[in-house]
Amino acid sequence: MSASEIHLPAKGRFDPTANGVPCLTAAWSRHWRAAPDTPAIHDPDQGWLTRGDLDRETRVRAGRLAALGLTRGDRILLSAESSADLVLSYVAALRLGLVVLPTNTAYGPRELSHVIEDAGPLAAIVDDDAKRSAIAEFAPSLQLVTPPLEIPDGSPPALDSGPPESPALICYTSGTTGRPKGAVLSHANCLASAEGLRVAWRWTEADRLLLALPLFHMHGLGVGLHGTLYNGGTAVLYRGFRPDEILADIEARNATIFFGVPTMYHRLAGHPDAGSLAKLRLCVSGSAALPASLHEEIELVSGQRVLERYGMTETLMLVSNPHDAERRAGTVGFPLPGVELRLEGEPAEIQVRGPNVFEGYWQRPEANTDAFTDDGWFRTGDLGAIDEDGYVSIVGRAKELIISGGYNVYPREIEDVLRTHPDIDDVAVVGEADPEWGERVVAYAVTKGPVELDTVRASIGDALAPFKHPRALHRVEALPRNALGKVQKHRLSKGEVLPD
Ligand code: MCA
Ligand code: AMP
Repeated sequence: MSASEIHLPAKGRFDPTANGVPCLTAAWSRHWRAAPDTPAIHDPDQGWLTRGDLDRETRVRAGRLAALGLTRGDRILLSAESSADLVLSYVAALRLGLVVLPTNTAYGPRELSHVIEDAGPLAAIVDDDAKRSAIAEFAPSLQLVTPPLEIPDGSPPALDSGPPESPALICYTSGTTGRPKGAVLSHANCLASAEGLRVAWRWTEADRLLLALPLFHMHGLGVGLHGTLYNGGTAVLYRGFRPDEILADIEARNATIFFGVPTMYHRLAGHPDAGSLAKLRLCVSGSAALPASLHEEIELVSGQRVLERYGMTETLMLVSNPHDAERRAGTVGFPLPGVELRLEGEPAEIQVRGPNVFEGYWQRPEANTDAFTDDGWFRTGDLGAIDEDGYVSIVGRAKELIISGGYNVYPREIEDVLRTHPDIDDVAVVGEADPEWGERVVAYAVTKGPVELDTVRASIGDALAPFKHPRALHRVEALPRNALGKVQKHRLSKGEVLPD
């Protein structure tokens, strides 16, 4: 099959850092100074922070971080639920030029210790007392602080100074093989994505986002929070997602936008007040496929036509349905401004490049060689198709990945942990379709005798975050393998399972 390429817009014409903005916080702080009394971020307990609060308080906190001995380029780990304090400390770290490592709050010591050993942070902001104690045991030299940063003040050096290519974030993403890798996102990558979304979604300072996504993945952080700060808009933060609260707040808080994963839309669509979605200017879905049936259901109950988009941690946002033209169910739309996309090979893999695409994984040259083609395109590992009108669809995955409720789960990591169970001789983990979660984690195991799901889950303990635990466990006589010994996972769900 020949490669098809879309160039939108023409190469080299899109450079959000060309107008002299050296880094994210320089772009954000322009709004703070323009209108310091304007609300910016709403915290469920503390109420509104203004733009002026953001400016002042992040300067003070940058001084405190500097007083800890942290300087430009040092890494700092984050593990915390959404709050104004988390936002302030995150922004302060970026203002100082620190590189932030956001981590899922569900991660246990095994998952966190890998990130800490790999990226070598000097400090960690952690909101959970038990987690701080656990980290102190395996990383005694790490400086542990809480999100309010209640530590002595210091004087910050120059803030917001860039350069654009300096790293802002290292986001750990697992992979089909081996240890999770840190995707290094520069300030320029994040600025490019924010600018592309500003244009594509007509995002302005009049917009108010209901932000119930966690702030440790790029959907909530890199799209939701960065976009709000970049455009000078407002965001209402939530600790966790409750459909009741979101639907009531659409009117109560004069919201204009909502971003969610398909599991959230599934729950919203089933709520008696789902019609309130109609009052929003824009509802965006991403992180996993939005089934066409759910897309239609939401329109039926609310009149709202959800805009589906596609992105990745390594690239931020790539492709989006149009704001002002047909939002086609089952597709992810067109490449965003600045993004070039091509389909390559058979089956056709989506490959991309653009100012939003990361430079590579943290200290993993061999992974970088695999991640990019010889001519510099990033291999997404997603299989795609483009219809006659140019709409891109995700039709499958070349990578072994389960997406459950918008969280990525890598079967290999779960299999490695399950194999340590004394009664499990062999195991394969697959994703099976689920109406609420999109996919759910299911294990097929060759065991020494009857084995209960609950005891297996209990034995996993905190070796895996709970969302990675299998939801079902089937015993099989043997795993189906091909001539090379590779497990044929597509045959498992249809195969013979032993009675419980
Ligand atoms: C929670 N649980 C899950 C998940 N979430 N199980 C499987 N998959 C999940 N996604 C489990 C918990 O471990 C717990 O299990 C039980 O459900 C209840 O936990 P709770 O926290 O109350 O769950 P919830 O509130 O129902 O959470 C569902 C959720 C959440 C709101 C959909 O999963 C969520 O916020 N997902 C969004 C993730 C996200 O932001 N992804 C973006 C990454 P037990 O009872 O056994 O303890 S992708 C990305 O960033 C790229 C760039 C992109 O394109 O967007
Ligand atoms: P992550 O590594 O967490 O950033 O997840 C990125 C992956 O999520 C992509 O490679 C896709 O497989 C998947 N993804 C994101 N958005 C969509 C979407 N709208 N439809 C299908 N898959 C998606």
